[in-house]
Amino acid sequence: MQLNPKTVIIIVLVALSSCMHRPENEEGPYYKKSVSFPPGLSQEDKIKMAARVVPDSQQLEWQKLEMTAFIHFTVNTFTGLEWGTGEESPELFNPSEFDARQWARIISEAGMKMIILTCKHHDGFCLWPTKTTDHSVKYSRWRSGRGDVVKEVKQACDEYGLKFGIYLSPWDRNAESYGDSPAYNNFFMEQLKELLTWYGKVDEVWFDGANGEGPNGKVQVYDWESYYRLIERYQPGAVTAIMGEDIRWVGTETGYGRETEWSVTALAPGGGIESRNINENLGLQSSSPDLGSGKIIEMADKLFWYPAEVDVSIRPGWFYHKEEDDKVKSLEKLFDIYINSVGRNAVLLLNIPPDTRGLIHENDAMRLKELKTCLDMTFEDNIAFRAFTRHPGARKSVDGKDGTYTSIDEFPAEIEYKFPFTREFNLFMIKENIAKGQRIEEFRIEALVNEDWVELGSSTTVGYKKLLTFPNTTSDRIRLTIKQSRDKAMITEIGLFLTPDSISAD
Ligand code: FUL
Repeated sequence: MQLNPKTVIIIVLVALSSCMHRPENEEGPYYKKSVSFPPGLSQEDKIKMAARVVPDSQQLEWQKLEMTAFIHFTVNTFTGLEWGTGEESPELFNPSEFDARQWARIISEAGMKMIILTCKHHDGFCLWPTKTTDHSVKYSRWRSGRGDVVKEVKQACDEYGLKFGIYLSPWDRNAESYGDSPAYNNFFMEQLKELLTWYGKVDEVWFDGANGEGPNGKVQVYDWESYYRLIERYQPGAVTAIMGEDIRWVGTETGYGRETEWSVTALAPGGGIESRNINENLGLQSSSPDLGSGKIIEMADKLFWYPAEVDVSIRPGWFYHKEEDDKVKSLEKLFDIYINSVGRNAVLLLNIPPDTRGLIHENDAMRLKELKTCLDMTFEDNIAFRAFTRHPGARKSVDGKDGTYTSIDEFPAEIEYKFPFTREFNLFMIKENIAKGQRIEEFRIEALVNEDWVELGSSTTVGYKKLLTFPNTTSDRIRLTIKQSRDKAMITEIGLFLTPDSISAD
């Protein structure tokens, strides 16, 4: 085929514009998911580029889920172990009243947007009738071996409008081939393919990094790249987490994210060799206290949009244990976890382990209901909504719409907001337009009390959402100062709230 010069120019322009993604009405360039620094770049230019690394559409949608649910359920539920040995008989798995619809109903009523199910934990027992091993529900007494937990959970998720994620443990204590790297990789890929192709849409794939083999244990070299390509092929809309390429483990299982939580990190995603080399050279791992400050960026050659997920269990254990029925986390604790995960630029992945009946226990269900009521009561009344402000464009930060934003390009910048009435509040929210990057480095919030500006709180990064709590304060005027930002700051929304009496926010 002969191409005329005009066609060639158009093709080149289209190709160039797909390399550099330019959101409307903003000067580019933006760097989707990652950026490599040209050699010799100044620190100032590196920071400017860091400010323009943006999430891809799946990562952006994922961030908006805010609260998601983990379900740990397997033979451990019946043995009382946290890490099964792999030698359990499949016969042990026999929930007496299994009801995935009850899980989905409770979870969706709690305001969570996704269920991630442990389809296979470290013990190797598969919750679906896999063709790859006899170590599965097919050889259990449950429903005479004709049941499929994965299928029923996916159907329940669809019914209740929840997204659906799969946890598949790479570490497998049952598989004979584990440690024979090529053979186990084939086996694992087969399992993954079944999960990706048998049940419809999968929204998140969670690869656990845990491995308890120890120095004298089996050594398995995982073929991460092939796993990722398989997911791209069969579920291109899914995000991959932890040992995946899109979502980062926050680094603890306490439920608390970092105060300074950059979604743009020098920590390289995934388990591949290139990422391992980068991270080793920089001395970084998921649990490092700092993954994206200027100091870290100075050492880095490449940055990634790699946002944090905070996983924590509603009980002490990840699996159900009867003796923990009265150890379900308190409402105060769960609220605090919410503030310090969702309110620290992360997605909360809260584990709710079903019991031996195959039901979410009444105590957990009650606590989730209380949490939902408490969050609704807190956030239904934004005192700052439609507040008066003289700052040009700042009304967009109080218009109740996430699609609009206030741009600020000189720092420090002060914005005052005045409310028609004097009100009491103890919680401040600020959100950044992360579709165009994460930029704010430092801010402060004050209220005018008895003619004096009183500091309510101050913090570093914002990102998708930052929440700050402080003692109850009564005022009709607040002042937000954006002290420093990597580039133009784009504030989508601010909010001011009062937590219910049942919660002491401080
Ligand atoms: C860890 C695992 O070892 C735990 O059992 C649990 O699944 C947790 C979410 O991840 O790495």
